[in-house]
Amino acid sequence: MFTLYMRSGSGSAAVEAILAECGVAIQLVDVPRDGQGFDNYLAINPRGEVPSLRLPDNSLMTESAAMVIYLADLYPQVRLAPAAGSPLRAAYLRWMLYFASAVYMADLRYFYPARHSVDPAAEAGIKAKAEIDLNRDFDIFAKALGQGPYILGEVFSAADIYAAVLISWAPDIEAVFARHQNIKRHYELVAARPKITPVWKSNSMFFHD
Ligand SMILES: N[C@@H](CCC(=O)N[C@@H](CS)C(=O)NCC(=O)O)C(=O)O
Repeated sequence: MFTLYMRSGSGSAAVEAILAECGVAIQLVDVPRDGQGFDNYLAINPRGEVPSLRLPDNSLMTESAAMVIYLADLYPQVRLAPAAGSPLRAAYLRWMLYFASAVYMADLRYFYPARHSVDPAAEAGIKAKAEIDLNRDFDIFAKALGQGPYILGEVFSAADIYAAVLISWAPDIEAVFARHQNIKRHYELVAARPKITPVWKSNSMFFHD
């Protein structure tokens, strides 16, 4: 059994959605912000972040993108990841890491500016720059997505799920959708998947019925 240490609406939603697509049962453990009140959460995740994933062999993983890549490879029959060596593998990894390193980090700077400087006076500037960076990163993504409908063209993958979770945190998601109709279509395709909609709803993520 997998145990997912999570918080509603956080990066754990991507891992939850992948496991839902794979039809794998998981135990969810809600972790309070900063792990406060949790009995030594730092022993599970030394950075005190969610998600963390306990694997059936009792070992632990941190880093949401690594979990998504690992799980998609673990259940190849679900076809959430192009196999190593296949022509789409490079683009798949590129976009997984793009969302993990560029978009996720800009989101964290936007939502937690105080954590990114020792100078409280810097917070407003950090937040403003994070929003500029996010808009640039969505522009880059929209251009690459084109008519899609998925990141890999006609082929749906775990990268689409991961991207949609990160897009859901956009400071103004309606503005992103207004600027990029293809991102809106992509997001809605992911959120409307029968196995993913319940995850979106239980995580209170942006969703049009
Ligand atoms: N690189 C990490 C980042 C994880 C992360 O920053 N998670 C946020 C929530 S989305 C968090 O736990 N922040 C600390 C907190 O909110 O207490 C990953 O991808 O798993």
